[in-house]
Amino acid sequence: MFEQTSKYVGTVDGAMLYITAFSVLMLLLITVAMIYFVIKYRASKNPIPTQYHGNAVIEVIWIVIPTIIVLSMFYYGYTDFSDLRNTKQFDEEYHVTAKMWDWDFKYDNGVITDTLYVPVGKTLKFNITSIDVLHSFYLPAFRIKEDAVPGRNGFIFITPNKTGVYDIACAEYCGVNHWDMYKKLIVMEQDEYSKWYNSQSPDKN
Ligand SMILES: [Cu+2]
Repeated sequence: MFEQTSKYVGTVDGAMLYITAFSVLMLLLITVAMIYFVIKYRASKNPIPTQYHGNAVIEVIWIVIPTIIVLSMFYYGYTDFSDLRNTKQFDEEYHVTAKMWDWDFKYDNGVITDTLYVPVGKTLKFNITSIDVLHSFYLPAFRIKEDAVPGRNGFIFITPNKTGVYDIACAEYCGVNHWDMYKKLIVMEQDEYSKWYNSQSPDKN
């Protein structure tokens, strides 16, 4: 449905659609039931309110069915998240540091940039932290975000399968210039990336 920028985009969108579809279905069922009862028990037809007392069968049904639905939503979201979270192998690693109101991207060779350059088709690990307040490293096209917390290291993995320029945003309100924490993630062909990477040196920055 949307652009498949990485393996997990389809599942995240699927889980979102699944939850939304159930929510819409519930909204319709509840609204229809409500209108039906409003008409059925209106004052002109039912001047003395009808009293109902417990019904074990109905109560069991409305506990068991929603529980199954909610657990299926949890399962759908959890399986791939856990897979993603427990990635052990990765090809490249980057250190992402948030600060009011900017991002620093540090590479293995010590170079720091404010646009993030990465190769396509590789599993990338981003180590995420903050030097001041709470921020959140957000890659909308990859359907992933992770809080940037001072004194703590968070991480995410992505495996981009398409070259291109993608947004990086801060998804945690962090002060007056929060809106200004947009940067770019540039996914390049491997040889192009290597050429760029080898042309950089820490003292140039
Ligand atoms: Cu921020």
